[in-house]
Amino acid sequence: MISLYSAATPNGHKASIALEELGLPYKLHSIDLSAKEQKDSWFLAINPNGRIPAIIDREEDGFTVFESGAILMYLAEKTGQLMPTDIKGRSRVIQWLMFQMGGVGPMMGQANVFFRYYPEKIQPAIDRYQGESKRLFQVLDMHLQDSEYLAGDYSIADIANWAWVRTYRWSGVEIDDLPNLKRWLDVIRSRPAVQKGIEMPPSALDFEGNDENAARKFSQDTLTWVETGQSR
Ligand SMILES: N[C@@H](CCC(=O)N[C@@H](CS)C(=O)NCC(=O)O)C(=O)O
Repeated sequence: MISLYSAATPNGHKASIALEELGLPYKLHSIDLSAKEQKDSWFLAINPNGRIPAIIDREEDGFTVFESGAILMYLAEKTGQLMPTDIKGRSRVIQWLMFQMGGVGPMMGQANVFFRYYPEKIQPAIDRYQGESKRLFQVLDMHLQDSEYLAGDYSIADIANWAWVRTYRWSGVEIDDLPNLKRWLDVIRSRPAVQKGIEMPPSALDFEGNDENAARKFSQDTLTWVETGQSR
């Protein structure tokens, strides 16, 4: 059994989608980010970075894994699924996984901070992070012109990127001009394990929707942990 420590965010949903896809038994422990549970000492013992997601693999003597990309690789390698084992196939998946971990996630994350959460609107910062997110979306769109998925068969690279890109509206970035990206978003959205994964845990906000009242409330709650440091 795997213990998953998570919350309803793109990084959290990457782990729950993968667990659902792999059919691995797991127990979800929802972490209340606004209450800063992720900074409690018991949680820092699992993830010294004080962020979700993290897992404990009870079948492996309580082995802990933090960083969502590392969790995806661990689960894929544990099961021999969602990532090929040949060196080139594996590398292709890791390249697109790193693209998300070092690019899409951080850029969309900062776009959210400046566009949604900070009360003061610093336009050059908003433009920079939204522009960089859009550029990365264009890279994905170009690549998806010739391939159904990002790296061969459906893989952890698709899960990682999808969990973030689907929230494009929340980051204030439009994708109407990116038909291949839209097709890929829809294909992955239709997978039952993905639909289950994004409900683990369910979100107070429909990241794919347009409800401005829910958006305001969610932004206020989120600001409480975006503004705070490591300790509680
Ligand atoms: N690089 C990390 C990022 C994790 C991360 O930023 N998690 C956010 C939620 S998406 C979090 O826990 N934030 C709480 C905080 O900053 O206190 C990963 O991919 O796991």
